[in-house]
Amino acid sequence: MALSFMERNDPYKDAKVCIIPVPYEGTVCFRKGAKNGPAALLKASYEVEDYDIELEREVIEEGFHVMEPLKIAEGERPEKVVEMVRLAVSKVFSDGKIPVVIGGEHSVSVGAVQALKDEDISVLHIDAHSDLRDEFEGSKYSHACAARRMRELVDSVAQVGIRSATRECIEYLDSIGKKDTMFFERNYDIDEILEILGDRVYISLDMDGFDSSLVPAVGTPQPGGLLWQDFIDICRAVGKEKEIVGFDVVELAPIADNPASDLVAAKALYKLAGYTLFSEDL
Ligand SMILES: [Mn+2]
Repeated sequence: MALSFMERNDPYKDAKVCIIPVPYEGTVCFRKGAKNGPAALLKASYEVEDYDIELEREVIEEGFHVMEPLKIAEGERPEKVVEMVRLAVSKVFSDGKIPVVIGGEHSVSVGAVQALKDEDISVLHIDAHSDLRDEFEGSKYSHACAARRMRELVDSVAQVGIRSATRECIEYLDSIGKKDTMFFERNYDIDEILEILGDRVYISLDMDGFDSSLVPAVGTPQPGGLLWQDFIDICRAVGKEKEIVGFDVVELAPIADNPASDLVAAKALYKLAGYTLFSEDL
């Protein structure tokens, strides 16, 4: 894996953004490949231009450091990986940098939220799947349980793009009285999202939240999802109105010779970094 983002890797001490690659897939149940997501995203980032037309600046000049990928043993249990992510994100955040986790399967996001849970954060969760199962195939830390674990750690979660859920998941949401925090398919309302989220926000972007025509390279694609402009509209609004404290881009499972999805992931990371660092310009 080439350790650079947009062909550079600034020294840790000079970077405002720290990318933490987590090449993990342990509980993936359909199409495999998420462990290759970080390498594909970093490679595709070479094609992202430094100049952000919307922000009228080179966001990359703020300093982006790419850490060594977490060293994960073959067949490692998700609990262990979640703990590794928690430690890495805690360190980066306490050093005053924006932690950016790139996966890897979605279970890794739970470690980031564990690390930041005392920072009074809400979570914006973009995904095709509700991920609200209490347990899946014997694990509470399966990718299918990611949002359930996140909900247990923070006060409010807004889930956007959801178009695959079980009866159990919906009943769970009803039981905690937070049904209004789930938006199906593209039926979101930005004002409502902003109302649900508190002042400080962690964004968890599962790449399958995008429509499968835009991002086919995921483990479990679903039609009916967000298009690029939806993502931009939602995240720009959150960046403008809230303080983004960190984010992740997970579940990219690259398809050989089809880099389009990888580029969407790389550009999504760059846009989110811009919205995080230049909130006042939005
Ligand atoms: Mn998903």
